[in-house]
Amino acid sequence: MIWPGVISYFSQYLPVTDKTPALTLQEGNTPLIRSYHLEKKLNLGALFFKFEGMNPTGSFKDRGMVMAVAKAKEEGRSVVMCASTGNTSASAAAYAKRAGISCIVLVPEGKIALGKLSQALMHGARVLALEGNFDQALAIVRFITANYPVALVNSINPYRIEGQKTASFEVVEWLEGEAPDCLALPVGNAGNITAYWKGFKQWYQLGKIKSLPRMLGFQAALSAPLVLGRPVENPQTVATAIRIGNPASWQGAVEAKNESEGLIESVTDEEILAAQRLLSEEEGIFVEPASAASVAGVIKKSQAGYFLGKEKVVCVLTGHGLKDPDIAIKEIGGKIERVSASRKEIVKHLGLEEKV
Ligand code: AN7
Repeated sequence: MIWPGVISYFSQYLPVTDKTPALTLQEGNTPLIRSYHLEKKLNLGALFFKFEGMNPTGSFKDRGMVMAVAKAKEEGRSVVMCASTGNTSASAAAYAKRAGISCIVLVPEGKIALGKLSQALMHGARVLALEGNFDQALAIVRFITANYPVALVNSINPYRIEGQKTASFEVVEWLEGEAPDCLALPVGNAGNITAYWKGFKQWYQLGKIKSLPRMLGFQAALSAPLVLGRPVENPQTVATAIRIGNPASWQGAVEAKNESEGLIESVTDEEILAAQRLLSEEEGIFVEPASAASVAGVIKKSQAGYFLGKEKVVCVLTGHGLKDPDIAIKEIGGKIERVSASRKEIVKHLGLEEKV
């Protein structure tokens, strides 16, 4: 089968009509990679990584964006707009281009990873760098889209959630018709945890799965409104993707946690970076810092005795490591070895036997 993208493949579960354009960059169908190393260390029944960094713009946002932009196009809109910590802007810019409509993105100045910014610019979006944070940007975007003929494509747009829930269907398909025991993911604006939970519930109600997973959401310690139970005015974290203090899908996240008997907890920046490093060094998977929050959280919960040892756990890796090369190099760049352009020196440097 040639993968047709999420709207076409999952159309029967999505709000698609005859008039919905067949928009796609062949998003979705991302790998569910079995852990080689961490699974044993953590004493889990099985650990899988849903590597959403393999989507066309390098993050899970493509699943929801294709749906939101297709619907905007169907409704005759010619401009879309979003606030973004980066990935949403990259995805919106790409799909808007694909649909032949224009795109405006509002991003927090200086707090968006290089890869994401370059994508939005390369896809021809109008990029406004706000002297402020994501929450302020979203409030402005809400105002503009409510008062001008501009379609909002943040995850408060219900089509975003609809598209994103397809990831939970894929997890089930790749696990051959079973839901995992736990699904761990990073939480920022809380659209994704809302979407996964919606998807699992939908397939449960249709009888396609016999059980539901516990949803384990993880926020960065200094950007953890859902853990604190109140908005955070000045959120901070190295994981800029989830530097969000007042999540739009607050209610959805709380419902996912409560209904699934799951949890939403926090992990420190140090734990996030350590998990990112571990994924790269031991599993061969390079993710951006925010994505490593799911793994940092599972490690933390494992150490606290949360798992019994038989669980099948899926960690969602939301974005590719190439999104944020600056952080990676800052963390590990010191390991680069400088050498001169001399065969002899390099042979010696590598500790190889000299050949005359
Ligand atoms: C890699 O791009 O909010 O809890 O504006 O890019 O659904 O917000 C990104 C969020 C996790 C959090 N991992 O997901 C944006 C934006 C990555 C992300 C999240 C984001 P939500």
